[in-house]
Amino acid sequence: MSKIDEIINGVLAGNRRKIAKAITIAESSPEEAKNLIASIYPHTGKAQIIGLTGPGGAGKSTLIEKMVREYRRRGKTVGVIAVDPTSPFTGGAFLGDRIRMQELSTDEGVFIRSMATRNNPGGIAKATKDAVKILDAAGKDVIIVETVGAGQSEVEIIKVAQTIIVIHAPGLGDEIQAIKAGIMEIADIFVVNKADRENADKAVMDIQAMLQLDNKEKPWTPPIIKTVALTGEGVPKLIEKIEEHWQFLKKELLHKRSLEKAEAELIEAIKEKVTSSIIEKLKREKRFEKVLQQIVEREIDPASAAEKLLNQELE
Ligand SMILES: Nc1nc2c(ncn2[C@@H]2O[C@H](COP(=O)(O)OP(=O)(O)O)[C@@H](O)[C@H]2O)c(=O)[nH]1
Ligand SMILES: [Mg+2]
Repeated sequence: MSKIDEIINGVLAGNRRKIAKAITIAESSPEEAKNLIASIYPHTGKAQIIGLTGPGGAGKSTLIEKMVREYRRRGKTVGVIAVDPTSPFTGGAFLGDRIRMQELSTDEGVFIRSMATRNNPGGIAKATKDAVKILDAAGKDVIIVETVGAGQSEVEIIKVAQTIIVIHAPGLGDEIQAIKAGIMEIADIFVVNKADRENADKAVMDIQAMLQLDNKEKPWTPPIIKTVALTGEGVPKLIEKIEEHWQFLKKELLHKRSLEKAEAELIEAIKEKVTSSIIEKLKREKRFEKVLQQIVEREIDPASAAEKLLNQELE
């Protein structure tokens, strides 16, 4: 078996070392990554993908650690991709409690990876999307992507997610301004973290005020959840909201499909109705038979005859 086939088989079997190798390929060699993704693609599309974005220091990595634990309690396997060079999962705040982290890193149902933002010829957005597909093919039930909500490429990355969480915390300076730029409108759920601090309620009210400015009719209103990522407070409620949004998406999709089906059926019914009523009319006015005769006599071909008759109809 070739090296790449070994990696593909390993990924599909959920082997951690092969998953890690596959992600490294996605980060460093676009050509090889293309073939890898083509091979695993049929096995993707099953995972629930969650994006978490917001300013640095809001508590994204800390919150993700608690979310992972909550999903594990619920029997789900989890993959985490962090695209946050300012606070990587290796050595950053996420490792604040090394012992508890170690527990997660030996759990076969969890895969955590920080993306290398350097040495990345294909672009970080592309590599991240590939990494998500790799974890999806590897059978992870839930995939969480962490990005620092700032530039265009972060917004681009986070759009791979089905549910986008915009996180915010009091005491980050002109914080609302930071989340206003571009990511506000893509949020499905807002989190105000560090609810143990004063001003958390003010942050909630600021977001509420912003949501009210946008008075477009929407099928889903983004809820605002308060959390304390340090203790895990509010995390079960957040997971519930994510589930709710997931169910909403499914319903929307079902609704969209029924609309498409209804459209096809309506068009079919109209075609039938229009055709038979025109033909009846032509027959009643004896024009049908007249043209029929002309076709038999080779005076006109059927297509031109139909065109002529319909043009007369439309005049
Ligand atoms: N007081 C308080 N501090 C928190 C909370 N969540 C995270 N932090 C702290 O905020 C800092 C940034 O957290 P981190 O998860 O690295 O934020 P990220 O940059 O958004 O990933 C760390 O020092 C955390 O310990 C919280 O709920 N309350
Ligand atoms: Mg972080």
